[in-house]
Amino acid sequence: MTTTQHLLSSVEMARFVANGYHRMDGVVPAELNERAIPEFDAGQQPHVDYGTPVKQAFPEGSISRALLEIPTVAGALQSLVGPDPTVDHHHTHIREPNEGSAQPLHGDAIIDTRIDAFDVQLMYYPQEVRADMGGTLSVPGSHLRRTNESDTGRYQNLRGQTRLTCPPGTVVLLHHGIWHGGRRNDSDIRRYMYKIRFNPTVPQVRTWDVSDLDDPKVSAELSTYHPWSEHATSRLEIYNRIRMWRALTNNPAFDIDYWATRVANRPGRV
Ligand SMILES: O=C(O)CCC(=O)C(=O)O
Repeated sequence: MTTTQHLLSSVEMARFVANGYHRMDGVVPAELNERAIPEFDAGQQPHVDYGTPVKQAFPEGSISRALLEIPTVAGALQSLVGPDPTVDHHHTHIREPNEGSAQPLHGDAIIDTRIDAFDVQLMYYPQEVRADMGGTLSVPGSHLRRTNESDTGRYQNLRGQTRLTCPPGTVVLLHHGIWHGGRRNDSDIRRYMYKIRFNPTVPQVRTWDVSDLDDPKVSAELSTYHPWSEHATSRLEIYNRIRMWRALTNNPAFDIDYWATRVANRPGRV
């Protein structure tokens, strides 16, 4: 990471905690997008062992290094995962033209119960992705609903799901738990998405620009209701976000409507 500029604000972090993603449209310069497509056509990027530091994984001059040195990308990544994450793995996902099928909805992990740490997945789209090109489907707010890999594959469509369309050079950073899947490509154009998964190497505590931590919009973002779950069930998501926000801010007293305080109340116990 080359910069501590362009950090996310607390309101943006709270939005990430509620939605499970942070999207940056068209942030990658055209020259890099133009270089990326033939490289992705030529095959996978060089293998990286699990847990390799970024600078060791991606040499100077590589597409991956250039991508991670874009100040807005570096700042957002640092805000979410902290400085000096390691690379878990990376892969170029291609949806072939008129391929006839979609990828089932899934999360990229076995059941992962961490609330005080998370991995970040970067998805980079070097070309414009139009509605018929198999843009990645994801379900905002699904990341804290713990599932086992493709156990969600039988769900065909969920209210509130989004199917990505974007300008060239778009980067999306996602919580590892978000439900997602590549859609069917009905166009005549290959669709590319390059993904890098990052593991934190430091506590993910106040790693962003915290100057607006007390902004009431933080609680408003954390209280977002998503349409895929009924009202009562959505409270579970908000409760889990409170737990995550407490960990991210190192503030065990943070709460919304007294929910977590009430649940934690054990009078007389040390
Ligand atoms: O191709 C896509 O849009 C999504 C693929 C993906 O993220 C996966 O296979 O885990």
